[in-house]
Amino acid sequence: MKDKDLDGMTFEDIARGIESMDIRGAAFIARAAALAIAKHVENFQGEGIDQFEDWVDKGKERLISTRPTAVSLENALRYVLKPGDDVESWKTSIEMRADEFIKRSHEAGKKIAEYGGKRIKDGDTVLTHCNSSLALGAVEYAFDQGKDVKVIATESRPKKQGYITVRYLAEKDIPVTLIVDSAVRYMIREVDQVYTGADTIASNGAVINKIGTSQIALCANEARVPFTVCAETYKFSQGTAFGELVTIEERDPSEIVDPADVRGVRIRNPVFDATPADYVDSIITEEGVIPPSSAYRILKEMFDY
Ligand code: RUB
Repeated sequence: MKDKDLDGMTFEDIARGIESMDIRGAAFIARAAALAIAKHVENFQGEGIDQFEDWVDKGKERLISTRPTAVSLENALRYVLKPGDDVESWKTSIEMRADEFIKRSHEAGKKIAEYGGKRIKDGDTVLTHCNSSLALGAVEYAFDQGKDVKVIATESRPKKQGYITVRYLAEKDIPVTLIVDSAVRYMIREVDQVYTGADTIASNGAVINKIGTSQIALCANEARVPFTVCAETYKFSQGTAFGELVTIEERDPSEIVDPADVRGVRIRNPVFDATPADYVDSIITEEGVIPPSSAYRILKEMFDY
């Protein structure tokens, strides 16, 4: 699904789409949430600022409940929902700020593609995990600059977002090899750089991304292969600066296996993990390339505390 597919959808269609993962990837989720909340306020039928505030809160809570790990969604809503003085001006502000957020998200993506793409060298093989629009943007930028770039993409069990990645790259004629997640340590000898996305970046520089990312970072560290994360500043989590821990989403076990096939067995399906800052060489943001130790500075500038 793409941004333009959201236009005809209602608020609840978008919320369900995020829940079911038809709408997925932290950047897309954030833009979808911004658009959804603007649609939600259009449907307000009550009276007065108090009722409007309740209506806004209801919409916000519904969206936040859809996927608990990606702070991009929460930060998008924080940006869009800057409080207003009366219903009409607040409504207008929400609609304008939603448009603005979506535009800024696309612009940030373009900058990250450029900064990330410049750091990919001619002849590089880049390993990526899951399906990050930003990591792929960087690869595409390098390829479009005429560089000989190859990609190794993990399958990314259980939802196999790696298939979205390989199909996308193959369509662009970017040479790509698909591997199972457990082949990373074997294949790392053929890899020059690892590029991934992020769902959340904590104030200590830890990167929360698709389950398996931290194992890849360990392999990259052991093989001295640089590990780069592509993420807009709205993926940095303010809450973590004040002691909050990132909630790791656990999804339905049936995504892994039919429970009837393994009776009597507990199945767990955590879908994200945290890669400590020590294993991350650079984070590429729209503000520039930063070390993970600068996460707190980014948060301080963003939230002005
Ligand atoms: C997607 C995932 C992606 C990040 C970044 O997980 O982990 O790497 O969301 O994506 P899921 P982007 O499929 O569970 O949403 O760079 O597109 O924001």
